[in-house]
Amino acid sequence: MVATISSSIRERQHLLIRQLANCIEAHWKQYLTLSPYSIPEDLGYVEGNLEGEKLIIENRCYQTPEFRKLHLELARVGDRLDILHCVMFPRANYPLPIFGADLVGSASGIGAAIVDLSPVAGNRLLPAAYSRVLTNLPQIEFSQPRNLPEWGDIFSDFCLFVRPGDRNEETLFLDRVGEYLSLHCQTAVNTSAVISPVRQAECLAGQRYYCQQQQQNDKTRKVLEKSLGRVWTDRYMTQMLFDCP
Ligand code: 18B
Repeated sequence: MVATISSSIRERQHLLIRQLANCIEAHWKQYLTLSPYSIPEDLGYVEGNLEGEKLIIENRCYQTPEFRKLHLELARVGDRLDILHCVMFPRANYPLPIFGADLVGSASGIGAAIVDLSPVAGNRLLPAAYSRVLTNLPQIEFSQPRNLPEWGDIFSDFCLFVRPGDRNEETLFLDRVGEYLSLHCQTAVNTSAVISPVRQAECLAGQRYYCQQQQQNDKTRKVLEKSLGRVWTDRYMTQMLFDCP
């Protein structure tokens, strides 16, 4: 039994960030069998203020039979930036895509809202059970779509990357993430573990490539480096955000 999570920065964060954090945890609890995941000792709660602006990070992690790591992170930089980061890493013997989401908000609103189910298979395609459902979701037109960076070749055709234009678009984004999560959690619990070492190696290689590409996100790196310094940021990005066995 996992206790309800209360978070000290959550209550102060942008409404969409709070709602998405609650939505993610609700899906995890509804569909998955959660067990504790031990976070490297000094990385659960992190505070840094090297260049004067205080960075606070709160991490929540779980594992399940299907996922080696479910990671939800809330961060706040001074009074300036609110961030939600979430990744669900499957175990190598489950041929599942990687769910990932990132929200970055400032006083002027959420500037970046991204969600994807990213393939890890050697052919860079999602399993058919995913494509079928995702293709049939009603198309949503967002007023301010955003372009993926160069390292973003890890994302699927169903990756949603927008700047929500108003409250209505924020809600549409939130609901769409809920649809991705329902599909993903339900598919995961109905998926059998693969035993073939070749397929497991393929899944692992896909996860490794995903992490390698995400580690190239200079915007994330810059925010962390300003408050935590270079050495710490390197360790954080490779061991907490995008670690791979
Ligand atoms: N990310 N994000 O998670 N990032 O972690 N994020 C930004 O308006 C942080 C993920 C993604 O255009 C920005 O441009 C920090 C996951 C993409 O070049 C900032 C943390 C995904 C972009 C941060 C964090 C993901 C992006 C700039 C740790 C996807 C666009 C905001 C707490 C599944 C990159 C802006 C580009 C942007 C910061 C994607 C400041 C510090 C899981 C594609």
